[in-house]
Amino acid sequence: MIKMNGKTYFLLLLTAVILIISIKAQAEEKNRISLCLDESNNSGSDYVVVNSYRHDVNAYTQGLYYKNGFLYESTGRHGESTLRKVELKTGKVVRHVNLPYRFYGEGIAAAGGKIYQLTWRSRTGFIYDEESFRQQGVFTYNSEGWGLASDEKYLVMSNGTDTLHFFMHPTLSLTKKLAVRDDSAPLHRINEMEFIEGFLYVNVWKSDRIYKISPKTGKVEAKYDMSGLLKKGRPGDPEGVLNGIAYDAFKKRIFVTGKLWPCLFEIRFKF
Ligand SMILES: [Ca+2]
Repeated sequence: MIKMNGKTYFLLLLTAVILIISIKAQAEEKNRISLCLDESNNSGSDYVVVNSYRHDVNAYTQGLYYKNGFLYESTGRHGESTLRKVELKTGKVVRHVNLPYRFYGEGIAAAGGKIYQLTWRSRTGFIYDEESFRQQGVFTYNSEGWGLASDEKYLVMSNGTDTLHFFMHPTLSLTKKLAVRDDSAPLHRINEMEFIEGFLYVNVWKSDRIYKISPKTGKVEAKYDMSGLLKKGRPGDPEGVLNGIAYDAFKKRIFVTGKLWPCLFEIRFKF
């Protein structure tokens, strides 16, 4: 019979616990991969899934854009708000900054080598150097802050209403307000946005639709039903909705994800 002293017993127990945690993590990762890959064969009536990538299930995605192999992501919730740079291929976070507890991260966009990050109700935005993430300043606005998109000339902000605010870069002077209309109905709760080939693509908070909007007229030019995306794998948290559109202008790739989603998808719209 083998006799164990207290120390040996503790080490064996520790090894067993680590092994169980590691097996559980491997099983979860396998499950996540099969879930995301499953979606790669999926196509909705309005879109095709071209590819899938890892997304941090703890990232409460509020803002997203793509540049040179990396996603830049802003996350929300008090105490969990961050700005992060994520490698597309691996999902690895290679740079991040935490926001002070009182700030709730919202949309981000880049212009002139700087990142602009909104916060929800603080009427305060942050300006960072895009390379180093060093904070370079703050700016203010007179409403809630929701989504942000940039075409390098303007930073376009949504604020939960049907009206988009166009700020000239780099002065950030408010130069235009644009009412968005779907036929004649106001499109409320516009959230995350992206400029794609001259149009604004936006998702609407707690809806499964993405809308294509003319930045000149505010008219909805097309709408896409995304309800089939990650149908089986949506987070249990009811706040885990579709949010986040990014565009690789060089390879013409569109990326979408959601708050707390395990996957980020490259998709193609059918029209
Ligand atoms: Ca975006």
